[in-house]
Amino acid sequence: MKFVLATHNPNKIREMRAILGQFGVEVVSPKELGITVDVEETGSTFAENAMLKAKAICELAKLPAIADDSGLCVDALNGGPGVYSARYGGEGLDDRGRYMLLLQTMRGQTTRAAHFTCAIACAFPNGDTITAEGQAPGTIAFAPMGEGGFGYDPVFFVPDKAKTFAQLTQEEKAEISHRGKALREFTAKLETYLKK
Ligand code: ITT
Repeated sequence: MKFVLATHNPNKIREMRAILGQFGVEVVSPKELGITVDVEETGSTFAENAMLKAKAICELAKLPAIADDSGLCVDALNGGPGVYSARYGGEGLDDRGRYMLLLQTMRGQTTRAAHFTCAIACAFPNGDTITAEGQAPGTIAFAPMGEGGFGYDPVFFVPDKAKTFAQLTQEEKAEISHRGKALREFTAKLETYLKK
């Protein structure tokens, strides 16, 4: 069975392809199908937004669609930027602008605990759905470190590894990341679903 990845974020596509490929799940990107759709993320949770994206792309592509809605939740910011992670600081900022703004906002803050959350939603053309969620705990670094990954990775520090996500290889990140955890839960549920 072929799945379309309901995301336009090339970094998510790269990470999702690598993880899902290990489980033999065949995926295509919306670009490869010639589809572009801007789904308004009106949900108040990661899970709601992931389902909105999965259903919209499933309907357009007429294929089962897997969506990822994710973000960084910082304790000292009452869980923010959370579902607004991609829009933190406004439209004009790129990834670096957003994490530099976060570091500035966190200046002088001693409570630095944070976690990434990833909600996966899969929508099938027959109306069936599968959902999964993963979290990765860490802290907000005091300065950016590392060149790998994307988004907030250079400022997301994992104490157990003594490295930021951006200092890990893609494989090392996938082992402990919110996306890796959510996608592994998803593939287990998918296996059960396909046996029915
Ligand atoms: P799609 O909606 O098309 O999937 P998006 O980038 O807009 O792409 P989200 O709305 O889910 O996706 O926003 C997620 C944001 O959270 C993303 O842009 C990053 O800034 C951040 N993020 C999510 N996962 C991350 C990760 O593994 N490492 C670093 N930052 C991450």
